[in-house]
Amino acid sequence: MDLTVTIAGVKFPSCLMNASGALCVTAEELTGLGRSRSGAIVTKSMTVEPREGNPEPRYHPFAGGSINSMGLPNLGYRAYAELIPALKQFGKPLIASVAGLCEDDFPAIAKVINGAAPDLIEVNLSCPNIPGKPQIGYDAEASERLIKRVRPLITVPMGVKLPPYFDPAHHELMGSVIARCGVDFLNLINSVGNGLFVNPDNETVVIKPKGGFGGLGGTIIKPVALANVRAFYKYFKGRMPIIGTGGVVQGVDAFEHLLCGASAVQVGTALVEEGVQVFARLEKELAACLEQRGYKSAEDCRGKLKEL
Ligand code: RRO
Repeated sequence: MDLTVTIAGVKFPSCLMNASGALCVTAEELTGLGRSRSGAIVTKSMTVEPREGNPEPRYHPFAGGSINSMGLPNLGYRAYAELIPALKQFGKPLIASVAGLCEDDFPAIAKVINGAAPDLIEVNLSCPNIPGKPQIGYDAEASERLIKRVRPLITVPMGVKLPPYFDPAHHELMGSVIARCGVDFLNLINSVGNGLFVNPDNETVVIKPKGGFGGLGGTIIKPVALANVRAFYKYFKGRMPIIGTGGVVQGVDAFEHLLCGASAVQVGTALVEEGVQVFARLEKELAACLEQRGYKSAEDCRGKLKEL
């Protein structure tokens, strides 16, 4: 089965890859992704300075998903810029994920990281876990201002990673922002921010930062992810490449993302829980899923969801 895909002119050997944040912080983890069957190497979202992140425990898996409040632990953009040339040797696209603690950080990082020539850059507008810093993607004006500042500094395909939206008016509003800003691809969705998981046995929260509030991932967020993929796919009439992220645990989950309009999918919680072997399993399962239904390739079924 042909699982290769092309996004914004960049060819990926497989449509299945890691989500930013999952096993992609250190040089060892990134090298592990390079050696794995992941269709790309996506870096952890990087900030100007290296960060330890929030206090532990800050990640907790549960039946049906996970909650995290990592707080952007990363090596800082200078370290990732130095790692990029070696990581490109693995013969798969390198996606640099750019974050920031304030608006000025984004252009500062974008300029230097673009110079290190990653294959694509993903601008993270949706980290839910920095105390006192709201998700930029929930502020349309701030999003537009920020994207317009980084766009001219980036010469490789540039995408934005958005938080989930829960109302068609918000899909329309952000769709119009993105259409005005020269965005080359979308990554939908980041974790569902500020959920709260409770352990009733000891009557406590399960992660330390922010009183237990954190971003939800995994199976429980799949319908929200699919809805966002579908809504933006339709808004852009199938002409905006979309990476679908959220709830990909089995091959059939990836298939559902493709049907909704994703060109590729990213794996977060399942990768953390299973390790990089997850990609071989998902490949097999997705290939079987496509074959059973008579599709010749992953690209074949993109957007083909039927409505009643
Ligand atoms: O590091 C995090 O806490 C984090 C980030 Br930057 C993000 O974009 N999404 C998430 O669930 N966690």
